[in-house]
Amino acid sequence: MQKKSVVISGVGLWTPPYTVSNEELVDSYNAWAEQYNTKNAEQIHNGEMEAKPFSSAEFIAKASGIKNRYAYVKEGILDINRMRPKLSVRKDEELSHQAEMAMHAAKKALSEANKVSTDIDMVIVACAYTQRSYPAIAIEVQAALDIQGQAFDMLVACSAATFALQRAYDSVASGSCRAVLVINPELTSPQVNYTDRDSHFIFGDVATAVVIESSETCVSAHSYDILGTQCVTSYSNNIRSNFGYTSRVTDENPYEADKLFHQNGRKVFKEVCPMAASHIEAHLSTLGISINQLRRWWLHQANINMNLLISKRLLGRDATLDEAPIVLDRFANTASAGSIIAFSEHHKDLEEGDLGVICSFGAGYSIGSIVLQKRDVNA
Ligand code: CO8
Repeated sequence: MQKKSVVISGVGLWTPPYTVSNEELVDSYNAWAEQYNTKNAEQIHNGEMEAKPFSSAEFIAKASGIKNRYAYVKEGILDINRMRPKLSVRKDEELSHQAEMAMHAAKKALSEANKVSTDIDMVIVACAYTQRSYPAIAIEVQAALDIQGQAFDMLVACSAATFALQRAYDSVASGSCRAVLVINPELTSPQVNYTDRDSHFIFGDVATAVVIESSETCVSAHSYDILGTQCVTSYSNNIRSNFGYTSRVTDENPYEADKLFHQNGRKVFKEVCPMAASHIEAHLSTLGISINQLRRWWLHQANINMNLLISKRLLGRDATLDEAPIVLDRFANTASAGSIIAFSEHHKDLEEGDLGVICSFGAGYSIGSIVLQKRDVNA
């Protein structure tokens, strides 16, 4: 059977209504740390407890490039007596929070691709966390959008989007689906430890979505041939959360730091950058494409210095912002949605034949890349 040629024909980005700046976050964390240190002054003085160090907005911007992040719910995040967002409980009959985020982005992607629900055969909700295990968020979204066929959730941390795009590509190429909707509702804030100076600034909430279909059915004004997909994993404990469905029965405290996102950021930086650079290089070489032929790099958005290092390693010089756009200054790390936000905001200026790569890297470790070529608008 001949493989179909597969394209990305639409992308959608939904930004939550609230923003939290570095300054707001640091003011709140520092007030919390001061309260903690005062409350535990005696134990800290006796060496039984460690004082909480203070955070700094300048450090955050310099070490990561992050200046701001979006929040699905802001209430509670900056409250020093809470330090976590206050999400409302919705009834079983109501649309869940994550499905709502997913719907916003999905509708935009469908509209950009000029597609309607009946054109789609598969929905993948791919992200770092889902708010429950079953029924799948993807099936809830599928029902809300009145899409037939199948839907499932897929968790691959920061690489969930690229891994899902590979699955979508395979499904369309083999002919088992006409079109696939991949959605990344990244509701990260519930898992952020806002009392940890090393990580309180890292994440933001957002939702992205992508439509993948056969080139034969594509009627989009901006579409991209998928030239290749490559995904790889390599086990590491350097980025971890121990929260899970067994947390209730292990009788551990669900608020403990190890139940939230935690990492050895320096090690991650050192280990993941060379892995991502080699991955992109190897993938391009299997397609007979040289690094210098890439017009755009839509890289994972965790840290600006990581992106600069990866592109410098491959290009032998710093990539320009036009070549490798940065969105993390406004969005922070949005897990798997980061490279898709970059693609969403920076693709319409490409010309027919231009080449680009979407690349994710993060927890697992997991790395995924999708090589694209802009199609002729009239094709
Ligand atoms: N303010 C002031 N000082 C600080 C702060 C702060 N907020 N934070 C740390 N410091 C201090 C440190 O304590 C340290 O002090 P000392 O030298 O006295 O020990 C000093 O500053 C330097 O600290 P680091 O060496 O840690 O600083 P780095 O330059 O390495 O920067 C970063 C820290 C920004 C975390 C950086 O290491 C980094 O970005 N690494 C890459 C991490 C990464 O990409 N991780 C991927 C995670 S995302 C992912 O995989 C998805 C997971 C699933 C989603 C989760 C959703 C919640």
